Formats: sequence, structure tokens, C-alpha cells
Amino acid sequence: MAFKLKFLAMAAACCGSIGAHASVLWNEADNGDLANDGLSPTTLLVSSGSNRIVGSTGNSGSGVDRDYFSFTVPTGFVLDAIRLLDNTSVSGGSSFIAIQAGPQLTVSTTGAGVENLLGFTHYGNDLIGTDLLPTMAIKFAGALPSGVYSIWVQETGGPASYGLDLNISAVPEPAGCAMLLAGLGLLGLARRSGTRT
Ligand SMILES: [Ca+2]
Repeated sequence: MAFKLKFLAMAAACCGSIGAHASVLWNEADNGDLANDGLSPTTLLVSSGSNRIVGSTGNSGSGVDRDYFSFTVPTGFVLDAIRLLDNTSVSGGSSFIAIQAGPQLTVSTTGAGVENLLGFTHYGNDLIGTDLLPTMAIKFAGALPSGVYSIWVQETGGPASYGLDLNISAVPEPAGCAMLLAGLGLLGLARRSGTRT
């Protein structure tokens, strides 16, 4: 029995199904304003599955509140989606989101150094529920591999709430998984036939 549990754990870990979760990683209403300086972004700890960030940007009368955060996609995982959540409410036509590799967002607020971005896009309320990552992709295609990334969210008009769901998925290891799953199949057959395992 212990062997079977260990085997199941190995298979699940290999195939990336353990540790998946859906959670609010950071909510500015509860956790405070995300960093306003791209050179010292708030560090967020993402894990496999859904990682939600809920905040607000824009100018409520005291200047533009920009939000910067960084996170590390663990080895063996990819960032494969950034979905725009339904709490998003863009005040103007569109808000702005950008991503840069590394622990800092070094592009100035006036756009100097924009070539250092991996990508960016503008989003409006019409994109709620969609994945922004494909439209952000300028210097990458598809999912982003393990590594450190920094994100910049900005609305230069009035206050604008936003919600982002960063989806982290395991990179499948086809050969190993196939062998483990084949092994699980054999265990299942053995159990059904009454064979002791
Ligand atoms: Ca904010």
C-alpha cells in the first residue's frame, strides 16, 4: 500500500498535477499597494496553477498609481496564460500591461528603454476573461519558461481596477510520465484481478 501511494505521488509530481491551486496571491485591498517603482517591484511567490493578483491603478487625483511586481517561474514550469479577471474596470479606453525578464522593470514611465520589454499590450473591459499573454508576446511566442519576470500595470487616466490570473503549468516530461502512467495502469489491472501488489 505504501509503495502504491509513493508511486502515485511520483506519477502526479512528474505529470504536474500536484500543488495546483487557485488562490488570490495578492489583493491590494488586503495586502497593500503593490510597488510603485519598477526598480524594486513587489516580489510575489507563484506556484503551480492559478495565481490571482487584484489591484487598482490610475490617477485618483494624487498622481498615477503604477503597479510593479516580480515573480519566479520555477524550474520545470512555464507561465502559459495571464487572464484578465472580471473585477477589471478600465476607466478610459484601455489600460497597459508589460513584462520584462529579470527582477526589475527598468523601462522609464516615459517609455525610455522600451526595447528591454519582452512584451506589452493594452487591455479594455472587452478583454475580460481572455488571456492577455498572446497579445503581449513581442519577443517571445507561446509560454514563458522558468525564470524571473517583472510586470508593470498602468492606467494613466482615472482609477481603474484590474485582476490578473497568472497560470503556471508544469512542463511535461513525456517519456517519464508515459512510463509512470503505464505502471499505474498495470497496478490498476493487478488490483482489479485481485493480485497482491
Ligand atoms: Ca496599486
